[in-house]
Amino acid sequence: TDLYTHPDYYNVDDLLTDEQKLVREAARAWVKKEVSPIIDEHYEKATFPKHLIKGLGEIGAFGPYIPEQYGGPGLDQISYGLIMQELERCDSGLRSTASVQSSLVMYPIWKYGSEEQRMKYLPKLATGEFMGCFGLTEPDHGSNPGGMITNFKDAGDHVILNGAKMWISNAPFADIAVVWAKNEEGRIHGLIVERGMEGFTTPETHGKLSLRASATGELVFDNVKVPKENILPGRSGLGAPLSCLDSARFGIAWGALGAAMDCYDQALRYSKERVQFGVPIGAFQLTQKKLAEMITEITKAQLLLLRLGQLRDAGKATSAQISMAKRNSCEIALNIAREARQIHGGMGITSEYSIMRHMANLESVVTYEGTHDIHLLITGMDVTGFSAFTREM
Ligand code: TGC
Ligand code: FAD
Repeated sequence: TDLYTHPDYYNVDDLLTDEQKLVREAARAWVKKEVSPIIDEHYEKATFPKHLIKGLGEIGAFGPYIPEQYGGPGLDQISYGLIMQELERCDSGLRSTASVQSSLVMYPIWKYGSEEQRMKYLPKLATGEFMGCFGLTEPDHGSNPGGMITNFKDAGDHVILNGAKMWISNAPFADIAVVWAKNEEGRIHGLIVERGMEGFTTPETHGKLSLRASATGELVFDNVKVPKENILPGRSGLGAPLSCLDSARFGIAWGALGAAMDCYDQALRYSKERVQFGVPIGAFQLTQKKLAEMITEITKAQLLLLRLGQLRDAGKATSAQISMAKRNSCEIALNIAREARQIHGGMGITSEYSIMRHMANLESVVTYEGTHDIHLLITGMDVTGFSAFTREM
C-alpha cells in the first residue's frame, strides 16, 4: 500500500497484535481518504465536518472498547489508543470529537448507567446516530470542578436542573449531554440531558484560534425538567467524572503523540529537501539536534504508552500513571511542533503544512482534561503524599 509508515525507532510494532495493526490501518486509510483532503478548509472556516460522523463510527472510533452487546467494537485499550493516534495525526479536533463520544459519554453510561440507559443510548452512540457531549467545566470552575454550582432539586418523578457549563466539545450539535451537577446535599451526580428538553440551550463558542475544526459551546440549564430515569445510578461523587477523565486522558496521550509524529515526519522530509548554503538543511548539526531530540522523545513516549496500554487492559493503570502520560505527550508534542515549525522556516507558518495547525490545536490539548500544571501536581501528590492543589489565603 502507499499508506504512510510512522516513525518506529525501537520496533514497537513488533509488540502489537495483528488485530491492533489492522485497526490502525483501517483508521489510517479512512483518515487519509476522507479527512486529510478537507481538514484545512474546515479548520480555516472553523466548522466541524459533520459528514464524517458516520465514518468515524464505522472505523470503531466511537467507544472502541465498548462491548459488542452494547453495539461497540469490543476492542482493547491499545487499539483505542492507536485509533486516537491516527485521528490526531490529522487533527486534534477530529480526535476530540471521538474522545468525548467514547470516554466522556459512552464510558459513563456503560460504567454507571442502568441496563435500560445502556441499551437506549450505547448502540446509537457507537454508530454516531446519537452524538454526545460532557459537561463538567463551568465558567468559574475549570481546574477545580469539585466547586461546581450547577445543581438539581427533587420534584417527584423528575428533577429540576439549573446552572451552566462552559467550553464543552461537541455541545453545539450533540443530541445528549452527560452533565455533572450537585443534588440538594451537594453530592455530584451524572444526568443525561437530551436536546429538546425545555430550558436547555447550547450556544456555540466563537473566536477560538485553536481546535477550530471542533465545535465548542456552552450548556445552559434554565429550570430543565430531567426525568429521574436519566440520572446515572451507578456512581456519585467527584470520582465519577474524574474516572471518565482517566479514560479520555488515556486516549489523548496516544492522540497527541500522533500530532507529534506528523510534525516530525514533515520536518524530516523537509530537512532533506530544502537546500541552503548549497546543502540540505538536514546536513547542519543544529537541524540534526532538533530531529534527534524529536525522534528520541517520540520513541520514549511510544514505549510509555504501550506499557500504559498493557496496564490499562489489565485493569491496573493508576490515575496518576495516566496523568503522567497525558502531560508528557502534550508537552513533547508542543515542543516538537515548535521545532518542526522552525525547521520549515517561513513555510512553516503556512497552511501548506499541518504543523502550525497542530501547534495551535495542541494549546487546547495541553489545557483541557487537566492543564499541564494540574498534571504536575497530580504526580507531585502521588509521589509525596501531599496535595498542593489548595492553600490557605
Ligand atoms: P480529590 O479530593 O483529589 O478527589 C475527589 C474524589 O475523586 C477521587 N479521584 C478520582 N477518582 C477516579 N479517577 C481519578 N482520576 C480521580 N482523582 C481523584 C478521589 O479519590 C476522591 O474520592 P473520594 O471518594 O475520596 O471523594 O479532588 P480535588 O477537588 O482535590 O481535585 C483533584 C484534581 C485537581 C486533580 C481534579 O479536580 C482534576 O483533575 N482537575 C482537572 C479538571 C479537568 O481535568 N477537567 C476536564 C474537563 S473535561 C474536558 O476537558 C474535556 S476536553 C475533551 C476533548 O475535547 O477531547
Ligand atoms: P483555570 O482552572 O482557571 O486555570 C488557569 C491557570 O491556573 C492554568 O494555568 C492552571 O494550570 C492554573 N491553576 C489552576 N489551579 C491551579 C493550582 N491549584 N495550582 C497551580 N496552578 C493552577 N470541559 C468539559 O467539561 N467538557 C469539554 O468537553 C471540554 N472541552 C474543552 C474544549 C476546549 C477547546 C477547551 C479549551 C477546554 C475544554 N474544556 C472542557 C474545559 C477544560 O477542561 C478547562 O479549560 C481546563 O480544565 C482548565 O480550566 P480553566 O480553563 O477554567 O482554567
